[in-house]
Amino acid sequence: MTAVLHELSGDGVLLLRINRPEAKNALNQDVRQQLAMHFLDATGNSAVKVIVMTGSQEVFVAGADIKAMAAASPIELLLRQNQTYWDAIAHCPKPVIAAVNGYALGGGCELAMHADIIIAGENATFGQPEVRVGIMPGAGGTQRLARAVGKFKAMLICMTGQTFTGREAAEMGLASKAVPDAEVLETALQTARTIAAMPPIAIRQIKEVMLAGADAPLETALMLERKAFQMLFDSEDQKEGMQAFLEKRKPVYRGV
Ligand code: DAK
Repeated sequence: MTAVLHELSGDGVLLLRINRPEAKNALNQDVRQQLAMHFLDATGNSAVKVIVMTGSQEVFVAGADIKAMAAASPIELLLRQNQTYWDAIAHCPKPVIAAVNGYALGGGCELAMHADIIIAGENATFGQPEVRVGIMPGAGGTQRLARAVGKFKAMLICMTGQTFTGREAAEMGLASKAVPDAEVLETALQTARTIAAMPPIAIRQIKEVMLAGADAPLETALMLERKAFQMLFDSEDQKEGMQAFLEKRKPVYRGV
């Protein structure tokens, strides 16, 4: 069975659907490899403008595959090179939206946090329960979660393993917004279509500056923003966007 289903629509939205229902979409090497491959392909495919990743109505991803790591040694874990698979997602220059229904636990919550926008079902179940099986988050959970919700909430979540709903995730700043469960995918796809219709170079610069700037001193980050802003005035899409506004018509962006 294909672990990650993919579908590219004519408007430039690539939908990736994690599909390992027998193990609640747990991340084994197969899922990780296929996800990474799709992200690398999408990076080099100009037809892809935005990526939406999702699971099923019941589960986004219930974490790393516990069966596949229960008996692993540290050296086995090192040799699996999982970092390279995560990097393919983290370094994707195109916008990534996670559409989360059901469980997003451990590596599943970490996977969602690799996205730029998270649309959560109100009743989704988020959490970092690794501590309950004797480990800790290992794919950015302690860092990305703390940056998203602050130290005190992140400590509580990682140290207790307690779960929280999609609605709570949105309230604490982990999800971009929570919507009724049945509307998650359509909301994510609609958001993706909106972004796909924007000028691609501007979108790419927003992502790059926001991510790079988040870990830089404010003055450096503001300079990054200024340089990217100025650079956009060399794009045809900037001329088109402003000209269209002045002429009271819809802009036609070409990504140049
Ligand atoms: N791994 C493997 N199998 C899993 C799984 C998981 N994380 N989650 C569920 N399954 C399997 C179950 O074992 C069961 O398999 P069978 O018994 O049918 O063979 C099947 O999926 C159905 O699960 P349940 O019977 O448990 O279904 P329920 O609806 O009752 O419960 C649940 C659903 C999601 C609440 C429950 O399955 C659950 O608590 N799952 C484990 C959640 C969890 O603890 N997740 C965190 C895992 S640790 C790393 C980076 C990251 C990580 C590690 C390393 N490196 C870079 C090295 C991340 C670690 C984690 O995520």
